[in-house]
Amino acid sequence: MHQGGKGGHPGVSIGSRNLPSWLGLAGVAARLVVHTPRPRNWMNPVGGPEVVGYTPGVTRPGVPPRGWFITIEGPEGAGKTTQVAALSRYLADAGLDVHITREPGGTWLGERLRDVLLARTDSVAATDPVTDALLFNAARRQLVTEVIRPALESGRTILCARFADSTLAYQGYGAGIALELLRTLEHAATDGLEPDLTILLDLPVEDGLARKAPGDLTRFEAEFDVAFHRRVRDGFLALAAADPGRFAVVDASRPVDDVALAITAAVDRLVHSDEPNPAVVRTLG
Ligand code: ATM
Repeated sequence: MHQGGKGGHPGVSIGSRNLPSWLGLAGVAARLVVHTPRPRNWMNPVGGPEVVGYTPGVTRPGVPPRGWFITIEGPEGAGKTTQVAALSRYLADAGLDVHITREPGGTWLGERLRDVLLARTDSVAATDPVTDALLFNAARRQLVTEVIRPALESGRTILCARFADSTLAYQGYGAGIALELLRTLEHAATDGLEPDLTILLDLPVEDGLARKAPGDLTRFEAEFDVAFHRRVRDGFLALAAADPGRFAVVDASRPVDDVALAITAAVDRLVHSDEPNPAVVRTLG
């Protein structure tokens, strides 16, 4: 997971070393352990070289393994729910322990805030976009502290439908709030936690809105115009262009199975990269 910017995985990145060099060191350590004569004791009564059931370690002692943090972004109607479910099955088949969650939501408080945030206001005053940003980040803070961090630290992989990029796209590019303010709020909510990979499901605004049943429209589809949603789409694409190492942009107007294949290809690139993450070891081993 990225933490406070780009770089290696904090759980297993030791100095500037990558996984292969640590495996090399682990091999040296293994030989030292096996061939060093040990004093006689009750565990090794004859002395001499001791054969220990040694499994080369790839993590620094005391540092727990961490799971992958993958987010799926995109407009309403892009198929996030379907694709999150398909990707979860794919990762589970690869042996990963996957937890699915969403924003806003994923906790008791977050789901209550979701109800409030998505409810149509109809006759009452429109919600101020900074108020929106504060509430989305309040839900985010609770999700990060209650669910995401503990899960990652216990080695689980998190699949999250929407995360902080949605606030930049909707409240920033869409509603015009300064990105600098939004990034400050984001940092307060996440303490610098960033996804390892963000899948952006991209499709024309009209196509996404047309996929929604009229009775199923949230405040964001019902009360924001097409121009707003075009700015949101352009915003997502700008965020992706600025951070190509984290984002994979997938054409969500293609058939569902093709979209799923494109997503698994992006995830394969992540888990087969040489970034020193224990999930690599689990997936390849
Ligand atoms: P979903 O229905 O995709 O979960 O999204 C809920 C809405 O919340 C979505 N609306 N549309 N269209 C986008 C909006 N949203 C924000 O405006 N800012 C945020 O930070 C998040 C997480 C969601």
